[in-house]
Amino acid sequence: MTLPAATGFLAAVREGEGPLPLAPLATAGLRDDTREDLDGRTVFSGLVHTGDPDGARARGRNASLVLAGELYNQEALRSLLPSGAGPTNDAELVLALFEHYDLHAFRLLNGRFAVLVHAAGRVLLATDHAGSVPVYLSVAPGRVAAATEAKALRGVAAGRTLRAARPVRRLPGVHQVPAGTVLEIALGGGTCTAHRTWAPPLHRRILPEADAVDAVRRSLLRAVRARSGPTAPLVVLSGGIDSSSVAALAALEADGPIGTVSMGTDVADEFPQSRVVADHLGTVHREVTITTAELLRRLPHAVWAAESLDPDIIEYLLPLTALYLRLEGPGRRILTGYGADIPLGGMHREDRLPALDSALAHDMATYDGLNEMSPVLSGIGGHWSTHPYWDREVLDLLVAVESGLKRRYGQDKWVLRAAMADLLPAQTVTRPKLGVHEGSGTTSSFSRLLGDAGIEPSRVHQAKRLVVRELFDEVVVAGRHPDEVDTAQAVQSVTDRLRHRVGAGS
Ligand code: AMP
Ligand code: PCX
Ligand code: MG
Repeated sequence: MTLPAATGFLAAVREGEGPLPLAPLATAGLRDDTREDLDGRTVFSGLVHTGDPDGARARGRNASLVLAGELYNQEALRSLLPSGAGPTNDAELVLALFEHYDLHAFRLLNGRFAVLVHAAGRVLLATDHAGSVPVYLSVAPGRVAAATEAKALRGVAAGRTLRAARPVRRLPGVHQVPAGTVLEIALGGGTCTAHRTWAPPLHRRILPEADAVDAVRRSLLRAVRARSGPTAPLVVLSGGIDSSSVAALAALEADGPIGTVSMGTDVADEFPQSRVVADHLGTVHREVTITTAELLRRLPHAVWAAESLDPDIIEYLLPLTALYLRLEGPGRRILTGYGADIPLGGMHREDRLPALDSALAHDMATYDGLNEMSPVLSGIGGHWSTHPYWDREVLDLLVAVESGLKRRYGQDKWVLRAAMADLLPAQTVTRPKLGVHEGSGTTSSFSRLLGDAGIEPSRVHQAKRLVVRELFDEVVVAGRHPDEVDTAQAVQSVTDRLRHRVGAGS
């Protein structure tokens, strides 16, 4: 399958009969809804699918399951089951493992997924180690509603407050499942317990240079292979070492040429650097220019898709959102270099190792809930994105490698650069690169917009936070379509509020 069977779901389980009012998802695709009555319980599941909804559902003796996303260690997982007629898709595989290991099955999975299991009045809701497919729920005694986007739960009557999950701004009773967690809910009483299934390593591994380089190369190659699908994937390519490495490994694996695409704005681009890599790898390459005006128009779409309140994250995601919306159909499988800088300390461009390790520890303790890896970003354009650097095994390795192998010989991300030296042009391997928001000039355009509206430089970050919050309230809480939300109006209202505060002397 080029794309996962399902890229999103909304589901509800309730005792007896009654309405299960779920609002639509932003994720684009075909919809398949089923409603069943099982032992006096109503079970509803709606999938956003890519042609084979049965590939995302599984039914067992005592349990049923829906899965959005995909697994990357199927072979290892299959080896745990009796041989013979085994599961044929990821949903069946998870259900078979659930029947053997119960909720501990989720500790075994390396994937990009959200899963809901219903087993006789017991509901389990899980996301992968990174929480890379966000999943939300609302619980009341006798009823559980869940969805891969918070906005789908906005019409559900207020559920109870859960301690096991994170509340969502202004959606009473709606919570997000933490990364690397399975929630266990007793339908009758509405009690909810969290079980952690993964945590980032805290220790650091000491490895000889050659072993570290070899381990990184193998691990990343496996992650790219597992994500590539049967047809040549598309890599969003900035020309930096992170995405260029993904492109190089995907090209190595593919039968024909892979696709690459680079975006730039009217202010800045990295087209020449990307072109060097595309030529070297012989990819089918495309350059997409997005004007500053278009980028700013896409701000509500980035918030709508990511459902994130973090202004820095929204800024990183804005150019990618705009790019994904420019890729015409059919749905593509997209590989990114996103997230490499977190475990590799790539934002650190100075030699002090303690600062690198502190930044890394901080980032690994705070990524949960930012939704920066959400598949909805490309899902609103009907595509499926996936991030090899946040493969569970790659991440376990990269986080744990001691920081002297990351910052080495005056270079950042040394271990990755060394691992890729034979597959990329020398200039790509040694090039220090800026983040996506810097390279494409997005930071400056968002900042300039606020500056032009009269915000003082010292207040720009605060203003960005307020603009993002305002947009969140429109497109998530109020459920408005982002095409109908005006960025300029949100900026104006924030500007007025900040002026008022200054005027009031606060
Ligand atoms: P960065 O932090 O710049 O590596 O951005 C994260 C990821 O987004 C990159 O690894 C690329 O996959 C993608 N990306 C960033 N900038 C661009 C760009 N200008 N064009 C296409 N993809 C990009
Ligand atoms: N990135 C980073 C992600 C940085 C922000 N996330 C975090 N600290 N949780 C990357 O790709 O690794 C940029 C632009 O830099 C996106
Ligand atoms: Mg990067």
